[in-house]
Amino acid sequence: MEITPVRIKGTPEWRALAEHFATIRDVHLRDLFAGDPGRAEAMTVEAADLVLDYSKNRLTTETVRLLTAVAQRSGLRDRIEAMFTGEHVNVTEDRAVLHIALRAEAGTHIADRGHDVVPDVQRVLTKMADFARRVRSGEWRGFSGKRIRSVVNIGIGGSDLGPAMAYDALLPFSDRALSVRFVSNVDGADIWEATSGLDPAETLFIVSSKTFTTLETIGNAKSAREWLVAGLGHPKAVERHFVAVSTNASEVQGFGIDPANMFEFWDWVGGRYSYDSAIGLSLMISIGPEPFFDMLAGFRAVDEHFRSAPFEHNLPVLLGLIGLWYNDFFGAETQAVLPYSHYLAKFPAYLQQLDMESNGKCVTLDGSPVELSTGPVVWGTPGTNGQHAYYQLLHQGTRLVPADFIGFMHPAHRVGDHHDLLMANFFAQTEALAFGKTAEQVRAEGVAERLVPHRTFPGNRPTNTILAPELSPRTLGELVATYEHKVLTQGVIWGINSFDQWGVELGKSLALRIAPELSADGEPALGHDSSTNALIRRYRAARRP
Ligand code: G6Q
Repeated sequence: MEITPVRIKGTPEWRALAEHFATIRDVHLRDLFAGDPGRAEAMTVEAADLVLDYSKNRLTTETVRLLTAVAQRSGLRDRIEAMFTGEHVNVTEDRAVLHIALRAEAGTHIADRGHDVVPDVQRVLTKMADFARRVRSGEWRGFSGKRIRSVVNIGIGGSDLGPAMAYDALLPFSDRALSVRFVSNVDGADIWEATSGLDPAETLFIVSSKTFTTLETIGNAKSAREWLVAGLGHPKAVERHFVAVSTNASEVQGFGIDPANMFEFWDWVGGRYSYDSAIGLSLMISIGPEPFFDMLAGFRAVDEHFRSAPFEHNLPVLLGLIGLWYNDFFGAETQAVLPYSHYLAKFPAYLQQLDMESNGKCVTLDGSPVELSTGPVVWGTPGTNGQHAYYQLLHQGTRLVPADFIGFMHPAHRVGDHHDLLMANFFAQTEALAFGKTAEQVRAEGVAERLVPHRTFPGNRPTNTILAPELSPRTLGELVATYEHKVLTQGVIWGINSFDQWGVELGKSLALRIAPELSADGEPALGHDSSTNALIRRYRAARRP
């Protein structure tokens, strides 16, 4: 597919936005709220079960109108359709981008190169559900006849972060008789710790790798296989204790995994968009097939909203446009994501990959340099812990840090008044960030004059508030789909390909060159720069055989 990106900076829509920015940049949120009692109501949108209040942002309804005009001009509407209908919008890899097909209703027709992919998705989901039920019920037994108590997912990047995040997020829905662990790092400490204390007779390994050639994953899978065979005393044990999730059947078979125990996915699913594919097998075993399907329904609800809602009421589009407003006009370099749920501890790390790997690009679709700043640095940790650490910088630092606050009406567990306290902090923080505290207010509290500047809060720090009824499989799916589509929105306006990852591919090949140099006998000729050569020599000298 030929996509000619719109050079958005040169368009009248962008220029109108830039002119408008000059009138907004110094306006305080205090004044925006004081001047419009209906502001919060006007700036709240809903999508499926999610509510977004974006009123605590440095913008007006006119800003939103101009931002949506930019989105229209960028061709976003057509690109959304192109993605949903299987066009090869990932132009540098000539691939369709069809994560939306992973959660499409059975019977929907979505074709890649004329082939309807939905029946394939449904077939694999059925196979996953059947396997998950057998493991959960104890029908699937290990080599020595014991039932499975521990599942270890071996994968990295997109084959790890999603299921690991979702397993934690949905722990209250999991079967606690089964524990799930995740191994990703090639650092031997990871597989060491993940297997420590486990009984090989009760352990199932899921090797998750789209390519089945990733150095870290294959290294960890081989070590896991040695551990298992040593523990059970027979190589045949591998068949009962290893399954694979991959697109590469021949490598899977070569590893010794029965192809009947391979769960397939396809090249039109990007790694970071894949945890609702078979990559989520560990999650499905943990929570069961029905909750997993509820999660898919949540994804689907937001997919439908994204595809059909007008941009000014479109939750993922608005999140994307607001982020772009700070990124490209206010010069913000980062985006904080602050979930007020202990179970979402890994959500920021998951979004970090989704966003930074997708939109960390410096050339447009046609290969020319981008004219605008692209993806921000995404980071965060759950509230309230962050409040006792880095929120100081958010309140009084010199940088502008736009933040998404994510909260839930109902807790997973009723423990005293904890949830009200948690949510009191949640509401108080966005209020304080927006409105701050003036020197007059500080003086009125009787604070000594020399301390007044230190205890003054400038405010005008922008936040989005995202609320959901509770953290459930369904709302998790809705949240993830929201951010997936936010990333696409921004990528289209910046004119970049959000679906390739040449920077990651580079990392995969670089280490392959150096690894043999570290263990080679004698004095291997090193052809790197003087720093790298010296570091390798130092390491070799200290290395124990
Ligand atoms: C995701 C990236 C990357 C990938 C890992 C693992 O979008 O491409 O994080 O998921 O490198 O790759 P495999 O699944 O092929 O092992």
